[in-house]
Order: sequence, then structure tokens, then C-alpha cells
Amino acid sequence: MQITVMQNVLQANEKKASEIRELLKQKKIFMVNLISSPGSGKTTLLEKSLPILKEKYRVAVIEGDVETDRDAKRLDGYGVPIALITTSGACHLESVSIEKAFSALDLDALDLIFVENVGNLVCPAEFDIGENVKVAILSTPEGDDKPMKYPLLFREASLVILNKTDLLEHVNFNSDNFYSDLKNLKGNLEVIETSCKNGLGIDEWIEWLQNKIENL
Ligand SMILES: Nc1nc2c(ncn2[C@@H]2O[C@H](COP(=O)(O)OP(=O)(O)OP(=O)(O)O)[C@@H](O)[C@H]2O)c(=O)[nH]1
Ligand SMILES: [Mg+2]
Repeated sequence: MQITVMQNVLQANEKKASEIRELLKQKKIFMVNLISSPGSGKTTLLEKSLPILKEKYRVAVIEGDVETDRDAKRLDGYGVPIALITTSGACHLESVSIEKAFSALDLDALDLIFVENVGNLVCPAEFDIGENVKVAILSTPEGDDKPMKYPLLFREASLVILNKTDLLEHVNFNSDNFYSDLKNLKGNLEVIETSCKNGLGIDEWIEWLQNKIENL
């Protein structure tokens, strides 16, 4: 019985996600679903990216958090619209919440939407929200074993950002194991190594995004 209910939830989510994807296509908007564990650097990456991207694109952010508007407040002042979704306990965003967030945004005035999903490596990967791409962020202190332990996200992602590379010398992160596990999971998965602390890889990440947007 429970399985049926879950299937219905997933089917309803998929249907709404398809509608969102169609709407984004009509409006020529590129939407990025940022997914990682709590603290891997989603908001920090946005803080580094928004000043560069908003010079070229009309950008907005949908901020998903279990509680508080802290991340939304951090992004206040970057001069881009922010729509906050507080899930009150739910561990991921669903397409119906994205539709609600859209009503707070002027879609005709946007080229690019970032969704910062709830910090979690499991559930956000299961729920299509109509995005163009899922970007998985893993930070080096979390360990090189995470792709094999949480494979769905890494299979679903179009890009993996390996963040906090400035901490590599202090943590037990085996890059060889990380890359060989990723290759076994999904052979052609792109990886960009970044540090939001010293700026490594930020240009490459912006270039990756621009490429995707231009080829919409
Ligand atoms: N050393 C180092 N610290 C970083 C880097 N990127 C982010 N941080 C720090 O990591 C902490 C968490 O970063 P956030 O950007 O808040 O992480 P988040 O993924 O948005 O977290 P949630 O929204 O809670 O899921 C902050 O103290 C950041 O300053 C990095 O590349 N290197
Ligand atoms: Mg955050």
C-alpha cells in the first residue's frame, strides 16, 4: 500500500516537473538544481558566481531550506531576485514548490535560475523539479567515498563540483579513488575542482554554465 502512495507522489511530481520544463523552454530560461550535503558550499558558490553572471544574464535564485531565511539573507544585496522556499522539515524540494516560487518571480525577465536545494545527498536526487541540469557539489572533507555511497545523485548529475580543494592537504581525500569511482558510476561525468576560498575553478564553472546556456 505504501509503495502505491509513494508512486503516486513521484508521478504527480514528474507531471508537474514536465510542465515546468516546458514553461522554461518557452521562456528560454536555463535552470540549475544545486544539490549537496549541508555545508558543501552551495550558497558560497552562488556568492562567488552571482557577481560574474549577473553582468551577462538576468539571474534569480530559488533558495530551499528546511528552516530559516539565512541563506536568502546572505544572497540579499547581490542584486538578483531571491524566492525562498522553507520546507518546514521536508528534506528536498518538489516541483510543486518550484511552481509556487515562480509566482514570486518575473519569468519574462530571466535567463537563468539557480535552485539551491535542501542540503541532502539522497532525496533531492529523487525528485525532478523540471531543471535543465542537476549539479552535484561534493566538498573534500566529506570523503572520496561519497559517489559510491550515494550513487543516484552522481548518476543524475550533469556536473560534479569538487569544492574545498584548498583543504586537500588537511583531509583524507583520495583523488584517485574519487575519480575511479565516478568513472565506474558514469563514465563521461564532468568534474570541476573548485575552492570558494581561493577562487580555483570558478572561471571554469562559469564557462561550463555559459556553454550550456548558449546551447539551450
Ligand atoms: N575552506 C573552504 N571553505 C568553504 C569553501 N566553500 C565554502 N566554504 C565554507 O563552508 C561553510 C558552508 O558553506 P555554505 O555555502 O553555507 O554551504 P551550503 O552547501 O550552502 O550549506 P546548506 O545551505 O546548509 O546546505 C561556510 O563556512 C563556507 O565559508 C571552500 O571552497 N573552502
Ligand atoms: Mg546554503
